[in-house]
Amino acid sequence: MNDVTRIPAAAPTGCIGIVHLGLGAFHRAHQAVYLERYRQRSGDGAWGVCSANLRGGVALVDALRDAGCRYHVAEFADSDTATLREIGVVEQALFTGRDLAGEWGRDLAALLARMASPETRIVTLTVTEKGYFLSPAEGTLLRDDPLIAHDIGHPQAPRTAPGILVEALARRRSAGVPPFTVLCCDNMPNNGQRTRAVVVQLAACRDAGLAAWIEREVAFPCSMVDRIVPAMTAADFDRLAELGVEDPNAVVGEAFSQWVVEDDFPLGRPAWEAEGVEMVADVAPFETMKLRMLNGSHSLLAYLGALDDIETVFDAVSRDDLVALLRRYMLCEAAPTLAMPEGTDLAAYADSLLVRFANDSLRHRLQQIAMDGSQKLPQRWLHGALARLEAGEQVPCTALGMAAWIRYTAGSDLHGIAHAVDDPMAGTFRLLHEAHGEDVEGLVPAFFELDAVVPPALAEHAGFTAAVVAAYRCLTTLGLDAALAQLDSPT
Ligand code: NAI
Ligand code: CS2
Repeated sequence: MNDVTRIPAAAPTGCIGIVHLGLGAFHRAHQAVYLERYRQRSGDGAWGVCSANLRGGVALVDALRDAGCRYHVAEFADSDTATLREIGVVEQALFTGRDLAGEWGRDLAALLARMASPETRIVTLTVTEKGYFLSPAEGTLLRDDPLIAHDIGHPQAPRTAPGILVEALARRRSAGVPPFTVLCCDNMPNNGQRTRAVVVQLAACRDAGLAAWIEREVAFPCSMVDRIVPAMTAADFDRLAELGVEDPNAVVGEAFSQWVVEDDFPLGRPAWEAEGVEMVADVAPFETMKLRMLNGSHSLLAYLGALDDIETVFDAVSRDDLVALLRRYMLCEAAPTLAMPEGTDLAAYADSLLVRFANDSLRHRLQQIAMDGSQKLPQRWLHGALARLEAGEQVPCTALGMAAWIRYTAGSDLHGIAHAVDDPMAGTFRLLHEAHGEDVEGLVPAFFELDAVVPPALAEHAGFTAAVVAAYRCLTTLGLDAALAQLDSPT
């Protein structure tokens, strides 16, 4: 590696203005980087972060504490150029989930006290799509989920992100402390509004007055977040060690980073715009563009590639036929559904995504992207596909993607090699595959009846169902190459 820039962390201030829920790789390499840069440039020490894991990740919390909450982010433009940043702005790490002994809530009291404190002005979240406990297609609270049922029964000892937000807001309301702003940074459509909806619905199970207060008083701005930050591999740690960084809490990501945020922070916020954050009145066009073009392409590669033993995004876009598929999907099936501000060049955006996917310094595993398809596909593919079909157009790339996803959820690839299906609905998928086996005409409509995932109007579209059935047959009998070739010359 020829070109490495090293940037040490700013000194901690002990002043925590932001609480974050979901101390994963993305938070460490996106939001924390913006805040670290902001602190270094402005000298404003008010926006330190207390970051908590609510489910899994206790080892990371403890390792970060052992390291004085310092860690490194390596931003790779390509395999020859990197910036190595030390991050110190995350000043406290907490864990409230179930520990290895099966006990819940180790640091819950500390987290709730922190969130109730007037010093906390913003609460941010990256708890993955499933962490909101909502029906992915409609965005309504899953009241019957056991963890949500727990939080309804024990509101003062919450286990979920919505439950923790409700309890913290209830404490602030009782103490006469104005509410913090809730900033969702997960890949969901209208992510602020969806977060508001689940929090208000959960609060209503406890106290109608509290629910009305939250609805009236709490700001839930939407945001679009973008930086490819794959889960760390042993090879990533080795690569960092070669650069002199021995850090078990380090993360690797691409150099590109984008954050578009609705400007609604009644208690104030860092002057993020100085770091390139786009503060706008309406995030929706950017969010929809990113979800359908970038994430939609990722999911296409994930299911098609994983079925044919392709390991990473880089490996997948090394194939011309998969690049052609992405181009066609983005330009013909996703872009026409977008209502962008004047001057947005979606063809240039598609090109830039293909360049990012071809970054040879990232090992972004397709199995990671394939995780939680039930939570991701409505916003990535299905709402856009419905719009195209209603406009009288075809969506062959999406149909092939749906066929691949359904086949992927069977738990093995096209060569019979087993993989884990990591999805909250994995049990339901297994039952559907057991019930229908090789009967594709039964299997595809059965998946389409999952209305938490597939919008009913799309499920009722006979032409789309037939296209998915045909693609499924082609994929499973002839293989990936033939299924891709068939797209160009349908029989
Ligand atoms: P990760 O696997 O490193 O971390 C996942 C985080 O979510 C952990 O903090 C985990 O404790 C938490 N979590 C998982 N299920 C949960 C649940 N049911 N309740 C509460 N917390 C839960 O993943 P990473 O990379 O941090 O991504 C997290 C999310 O960030 C993604 O799902 C996506 O919405 C968003 N994001 C990620 C990007 C990336 O490239 N990694 C880029 C853009 C957005
Ligand atoms: C990916 C995203 O894991 C996934 O499903 O599509 O996390 C993707 O890497 C990011 O959204 C890029 O910003």
